Amino acid sequence: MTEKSILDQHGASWRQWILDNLERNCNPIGMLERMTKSVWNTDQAKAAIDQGLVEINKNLNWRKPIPSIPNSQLVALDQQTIRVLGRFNQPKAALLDAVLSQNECQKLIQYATSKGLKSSGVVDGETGQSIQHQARTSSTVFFTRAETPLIDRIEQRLARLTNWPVSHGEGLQILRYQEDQQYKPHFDWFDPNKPGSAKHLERGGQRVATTIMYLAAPTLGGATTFPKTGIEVQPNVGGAMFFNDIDDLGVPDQLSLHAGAPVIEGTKIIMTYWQREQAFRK
Ligand SMILES: O=C(O)CCC(=O)C(=O)O
Repeated sequence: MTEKSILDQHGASWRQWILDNLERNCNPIGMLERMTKSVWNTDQAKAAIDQGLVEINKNLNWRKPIPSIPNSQLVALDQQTIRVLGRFNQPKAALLDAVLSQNECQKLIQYATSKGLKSSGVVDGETGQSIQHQARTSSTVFFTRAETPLIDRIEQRLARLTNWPVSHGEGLQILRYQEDQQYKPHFDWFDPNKPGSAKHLERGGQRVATTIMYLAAPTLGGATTFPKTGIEVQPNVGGAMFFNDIDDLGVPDQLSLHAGAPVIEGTKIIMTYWQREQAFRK
């Protein structure tokens, strides 16, 4: 039995509707809305529109560009050969090894310690201010862009790795979790419906990707978890978890909900890199 084309998934009249609307230059985003309000699920609808464009020979790039990891298994960038250990679709994510060398991890920890770490904050949705909250009990130190030659080199590496301009990156930050410390499930995107998000969105638009790099691993606990999908990443020194905070239509991804599980034994140190839609202004 031959497999049904995605365009025929919901019958001949839907096939015709998709092709007719694409021929008439209708906006695929509007089409997608109509389709998902009816019988289509989002992934199928996106694939059917793509297939329709192929069938009518139209080259239209209608997806929103977002940072992404190259398709190859090994990515050689300046001094590192980064290995892609796994890829996920929901949320769009990649588990990476050797983003940083062991020596870089050590140097970053030394530099963070010499600057001093302070209790981490979270963004208050109402005011946009950083506040202390029991949801996040780690300590943090922030760096500015290119604060040292090492930080500059790593930012350039991450920008190339994710195919996203270095100007769109927020300053790196290092977080330390001691025993019992954690970051409860949260999103990194700013909720457009909360008043406190406006001042953050003005400074470079939405957060579009997060890279969590592991600089020191605890002996027990401290995984990065994605409670809606069951993904669980054990800290691996030099490795990283990359994921998109929005989908390729520009919509904040509910599946990007993630957490730093409580450390049970030892110390976990990570470095977080957030990338924005546009150039980031401090
Ligand atoms: O600690 C972790 O593994 C997650 C960190 C995190 O969620 C964040 O920095 O946004």
